[in-house]
Amino acid sequence: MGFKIAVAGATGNVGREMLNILSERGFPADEVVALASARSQGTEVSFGDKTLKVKNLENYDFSDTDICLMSAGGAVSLKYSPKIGQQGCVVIDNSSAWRYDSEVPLIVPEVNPDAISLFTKKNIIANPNCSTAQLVVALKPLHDHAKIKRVVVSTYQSVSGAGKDGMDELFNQTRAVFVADPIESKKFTKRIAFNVIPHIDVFMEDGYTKEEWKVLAETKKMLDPKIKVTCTAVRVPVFIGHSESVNIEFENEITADEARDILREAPGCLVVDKHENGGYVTPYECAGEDATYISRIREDATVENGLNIWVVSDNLRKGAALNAIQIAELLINRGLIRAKKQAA
Ligand code: A2P
Ligand code: 11C
Repeated sequence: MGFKIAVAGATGNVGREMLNILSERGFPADEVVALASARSQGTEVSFGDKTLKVKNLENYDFSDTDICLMSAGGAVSLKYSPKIGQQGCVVIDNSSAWRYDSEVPLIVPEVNPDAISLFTKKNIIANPNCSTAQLVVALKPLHDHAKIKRVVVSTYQSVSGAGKDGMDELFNQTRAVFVADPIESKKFTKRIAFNVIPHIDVFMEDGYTKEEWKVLAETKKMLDPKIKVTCTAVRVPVFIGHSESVNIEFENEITADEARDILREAPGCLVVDKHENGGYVTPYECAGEDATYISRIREDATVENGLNIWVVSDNLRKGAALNAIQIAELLINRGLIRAKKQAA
């Protein structure tokens, strides 16, 4: 007998990708249920070659559901996840609502799979922010080899990170530029078409944005609290795929050649690093792919034991839907959860 899985937020960017990935990977599910707000009740979403009728999250009974993949925003998760967990359904939540809760594990399976056992406290597991997920996949094998002291990261984040409204805004503004219509900005604070915006999420008291804070808080929680991290997060006019320029300072010696060899063997990583025109990965090429791509691996001669790398991944996949499903697979493969129907 397989599992019963609910996807909450199934009409959104990440929810739709969750349904695609569940189907692509042949996830051991007997039944998959699509949930969203009352607005979407009765509409249809694709699941492989089938369509699913969307149900209303508000009145859905989770008592015979095993796992809820939740991607409906922080407020919805805060309201529903504890109740779902209490019904014996494990929530894997993509929002930031639970990530910093000491009773909720924050998991990237390639990085800290053993931390998952904490999930029994609340029956909630958190999925990291998309920019952190790809970053820690690349940092973990390097940290294991040469111990990272400090990381300076600048992000180039696609509009799909801001949901389907963000993608619509880039499309509509780009069209408006060509037909000389007025440019409307609702989702982003400034025009995003043919522009870049150094502002993602809300401002905090120290002048950093919440997105920048998340990268450091989540890296520390998953990888090592001793690592110093500083970040500048920037929105760019790309539909899918976040890119990151990462400067890393290590405790111990590591050469660019060693880093390349280590990353070539590391789970989830794919190195494309030829010193020639086009010998690196851009977000356009990583959309729809599962790997975290690493290019431009160079030694930084301005510090002792420093490297620069370029990291690109599909933010809707490794940054969100794929990582959530890998967490579900980890629960199943470690025997931490049994299908309710089988258990009955
Ligand atoms: P809906 O389409 O019914 O509004 P995105 O991040 O791409 O904008 O998607 C957000 C997802 O979260 C959508 O599937 C959206 O459903 C869902 N959602 C938003 N608010 C609620 C809510 N109150 N209850 C359930 N689902 C919600
Ligand atoms: C963005 N990284 O690109 C954000 C989206 O904390 O899960 C994901 C926000 C989060 O806008």
